[in-house]
Amino acid sequence: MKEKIEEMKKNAKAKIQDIKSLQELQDLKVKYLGKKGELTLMLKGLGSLAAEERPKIGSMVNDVRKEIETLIEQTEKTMKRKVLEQRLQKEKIDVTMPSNNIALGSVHPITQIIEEVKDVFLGMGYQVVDGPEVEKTYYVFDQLNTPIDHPARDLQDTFYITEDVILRTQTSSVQIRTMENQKPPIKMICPGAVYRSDTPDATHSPLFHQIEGLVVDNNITMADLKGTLEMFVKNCLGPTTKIRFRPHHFPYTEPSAEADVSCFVCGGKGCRVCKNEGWIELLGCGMVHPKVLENCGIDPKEYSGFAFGFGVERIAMAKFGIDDLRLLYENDVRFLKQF
Ligand code: 2NM
Repeated sequence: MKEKIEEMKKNAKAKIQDIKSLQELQDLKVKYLGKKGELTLMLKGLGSLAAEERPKIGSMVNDVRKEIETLIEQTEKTMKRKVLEQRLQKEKIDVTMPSNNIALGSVHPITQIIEEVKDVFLGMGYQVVDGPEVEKTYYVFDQLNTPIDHPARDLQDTFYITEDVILRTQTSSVQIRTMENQKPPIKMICPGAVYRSDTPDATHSPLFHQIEGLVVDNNITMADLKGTLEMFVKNCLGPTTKIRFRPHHFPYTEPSAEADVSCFVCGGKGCRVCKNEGWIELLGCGMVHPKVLENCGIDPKEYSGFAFGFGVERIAMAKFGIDDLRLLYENDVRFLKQF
């Protein structure tokens, strides 16, 4: 019996030392230590031995069992470390290698200005509305109190699709739609593309962008208009920006004005951007003409409103120091990335 145990121990040790994989080790574990393993069967077989032999052989089998158990455990540890090391070796990456250059785009300067202006007006409780770019002359001209012989309607200036359908020349059509569909109080801005039949040059483009705003409520006055626009230019162009108003004429506002801001590049001293004027022409505005309110079903005796509008490209060019409008539409990433 003794020799049989010794023999098995020797055998087991040799086999364990010889394994090539964790699976082989697992198989050996079952073969020797498992429920039907050789050592387990040996312990079970102790009953058939003479009584005085039992304790001696029993403890011997137990010692061998422990020895094999330890050996398997240690071998498993070594084996696992070896497998891990092989894996780490295989999956090694060189973190100093140059990365794949993923070409990221950038936010277009026009979009940047629009987003900034939206933020300021959303902060003052305005809604941002949009509407169709292909629009009925009814919304762009008739409802805006623009006479049938007004030069804005001219074929020279406006892209006509049919006699009464055009590409919108201003976003005011969205203000009209909003007034027709919502009751005051109304506080809204509408950013978007507009179209004029211009030959492209450094300062003209047949497509450009506008932001127009409208407020209608009880007791809205010119003071609300001035305060709002002052707040807007200080927020968008810098806290020291000044604004001044000059009388003007639009068919859809009365009174009407144009507003200039102190040059936000030189601060008013005079520079290339403001052409040494110290001021930059920024926007048109006025109190909504009573006829326009009435056209939209709003009683001008109960309500009044102000409106304003400006070109986005103009602001982008001044703010970013861009001297040719066409650069904004060529979409050369090397140009756009600078802003
Ligand atoms: C401007 C200048 C002045 C304007 C007026 C309206 C409406 F629909 F409420 F009457 N929307 N936008 C307006 C007034 C636009 O852009 C230079």
